[in-house]
Amino acid sequence: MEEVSAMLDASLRSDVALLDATNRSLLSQGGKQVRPVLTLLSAGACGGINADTVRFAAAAELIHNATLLHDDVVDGATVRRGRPTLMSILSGPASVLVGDYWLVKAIRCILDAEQYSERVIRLFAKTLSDLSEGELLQMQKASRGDTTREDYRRIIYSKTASLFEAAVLSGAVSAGAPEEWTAALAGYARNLGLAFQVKDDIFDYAGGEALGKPVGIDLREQKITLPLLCALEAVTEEEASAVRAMVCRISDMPDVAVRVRNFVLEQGGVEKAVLEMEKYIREAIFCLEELPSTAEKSYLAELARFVGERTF
Ligand code: GRG
Repeated sequence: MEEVSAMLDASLRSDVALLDATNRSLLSQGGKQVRPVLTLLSAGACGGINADTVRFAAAAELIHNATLLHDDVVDGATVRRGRPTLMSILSGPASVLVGDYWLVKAIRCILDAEQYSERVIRLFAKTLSDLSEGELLQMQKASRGDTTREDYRRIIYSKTASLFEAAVLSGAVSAGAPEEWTAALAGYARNLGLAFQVKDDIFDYAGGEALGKPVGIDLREQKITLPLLCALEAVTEEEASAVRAMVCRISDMPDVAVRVRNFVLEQGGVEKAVLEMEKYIREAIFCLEELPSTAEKSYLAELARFVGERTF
């Protein structure tokens, strides 16, 4: 991870003072760095980390941060990681441009690899297309209030699990892993990513301010996530349609958001979503059985358990 940090630091140097200062500030308030950890552990579980693994791990973190910079503009978010967002300090266009810069630096890290750069570019290209499609599907669904379970599964795969998958697969590819291992790791990453996003969606109903972002944002943006879907399934079709109609009116009626949130809590939507998240975690750990026993394999399993328990 020290090598990954050094690579991020070097990749994001610029002689444009505003860009350089912005990059330094963003790097100093980095997040949990789950994606590069996944890339390194995956390579370690498949025989060993090399210089290309570090490049792919850095690329995963750069892409993740680029999407956050874009997402803050899409959502008009003013706070992230407990700090004001770049879009609120500078502007939306500045946040988009800095995001573009990080994205291009990620591509550069991959192209610099000694082996497999084309294969890994294809992995991340698929993820970037999933990310954009997922965001637009989410927007389309938010305006109509008709999100189904199938839509929700696609949205959370696209916005979170796809990048987890690319991060893990790029690590396995860098270590020259055989097909059975890469398939097992892809299954692990997909389930882990789905669990990670469900947990994020649970936080929106049951999280504290310690998360570094306000709670209740999803509902205000008319996003129907798993706790609400579970609550809707617990009532009659008429009641569910009435609640969906309320969600469509939420953006200009804050008291409606409070009523929908209470509905979710009363119907046990959070507890049911927790059970589904735990299923994804168990499935992720099960996928690891294909891999030989290594310390990294145990860390991957531990990371999956952490996703279920995390409070940030
Ligand atoms: C950049 C081409 C391109 C498209 C962007 C806006 C967009 C399309 C995608 C947004 C996807 C998005 C923001 C998904 C949320 C993923 C998520 C769970 C973020 C939080 O991840 P953590 O908890 O964050 O790992 P930290 O702060 O720890 O890094």
